[in-house]
Amino acid sequence: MEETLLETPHKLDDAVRLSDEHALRYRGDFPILDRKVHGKPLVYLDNSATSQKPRAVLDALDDYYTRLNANVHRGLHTLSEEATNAYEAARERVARFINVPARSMVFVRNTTEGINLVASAWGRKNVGAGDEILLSVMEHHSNIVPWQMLARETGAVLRYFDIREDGSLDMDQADDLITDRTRIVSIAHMSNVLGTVNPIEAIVKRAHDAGALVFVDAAQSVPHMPVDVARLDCDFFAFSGHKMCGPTGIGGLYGRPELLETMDPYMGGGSMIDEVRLDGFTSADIPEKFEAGTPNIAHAIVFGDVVDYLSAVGMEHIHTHERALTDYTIERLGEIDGLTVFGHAPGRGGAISFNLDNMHPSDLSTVLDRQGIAIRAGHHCAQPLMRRLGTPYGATARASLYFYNTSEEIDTMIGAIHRARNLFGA
Ligand code: 7TS
Repeated sequence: MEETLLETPHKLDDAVRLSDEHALRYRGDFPILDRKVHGKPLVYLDNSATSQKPRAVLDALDDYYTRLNANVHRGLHTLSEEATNAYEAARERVARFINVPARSMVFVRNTTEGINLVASAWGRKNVGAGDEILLSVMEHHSNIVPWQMLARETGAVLRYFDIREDGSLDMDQADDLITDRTRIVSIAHMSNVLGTVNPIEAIVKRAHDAGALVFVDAAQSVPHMPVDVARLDCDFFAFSGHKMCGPTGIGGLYGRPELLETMDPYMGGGSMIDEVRLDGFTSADIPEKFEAGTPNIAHAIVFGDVVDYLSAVGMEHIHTHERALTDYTIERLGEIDGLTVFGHAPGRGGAISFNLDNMHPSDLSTVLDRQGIAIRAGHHCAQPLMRRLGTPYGATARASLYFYNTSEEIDTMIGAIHRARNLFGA
């Protein structure tokens, strides 16, 4: 496959230099980036799996438990009221970050839970035998298996967009795939393997014209680029806090309010009810209807600090930085004989998968780890895509970038790959 090169090398230098300046300004916020692994400075390039956390987020978590800890939506004492206010304020901050109304933003554990919630609570009510659910071959298992479970239960049919040679979505298939049988299109905003950014607005328009809804799996987009959900005009949208400098166990699910209102609850329990009698219950209003039990209060509140931190860094800056570093990384990987990069769609993001001759990606990852370099090797929870790409071993190596990474770290990785190649005689 051909590598993506910027047309003017001089411009590339400028862009990468600016990107490095930006990274160096923020690296100091992340204490873990100072640690050593196997005696070498950590080079953390596994950001698609999870990002590192800045001091501001660690402090906010400490502050919550030190000053505020109480259960929400129940007590009338001061701590409970303060915790409830902070929890609801965080909902507003996170909702504003993606430009949706607070009442349409449900706190969930992660993207996976958001997709399962909709596949179950919306799907069981609105999808029947012969109806079609449209996905793509580049989806993460989280955006395949919940829909397969729904299809198994209802007799619905799954269909899949294919990809083109460059890893972009084959939109030429849209007319064939989006029909009056399509109930929902569920698609990644950005692929965690190919880095491809999918044309959500165009998909939404086609789907809505056909009377279908659109679910956007934004696990890899929200952390890396400015996203305006109102403008995308999609119906559901899910993302994970831990991939965007936040703690694990907290994420967001947006649902169009009129849809959330007609959906049944996903789980039953405390907080999600209006009234319970021995012969039945009525549900609370949205979004509480979907937040049964004691929620992840601490991490939801900290999620508010997370989006404030990212806004202060600037999502445009983050995006520009990563675009420059992605081009640089792909160019440098292209210097290595026998190395294949997967995904060359224009405007692609910084999840960069590659393979080296017939060397097993796990061996490569292990050799790099000895140099303090964290990359991921495996199927990246995208086995259908691995099959589609025909990758040896059903796996790839993957370096995934964030705004605290520098070109020097990429150079370190490139040097280590060269050494691995010599070591294994690949
Ligand atoms: N969707 C996409 C596109 C993802 O990349 C991931 C996680 C998920 C959904 C699930 O996110 P979760 O927070 O609910 O687990 N992707 C990866 C990855 O690429 N490596 O580890 C996790």
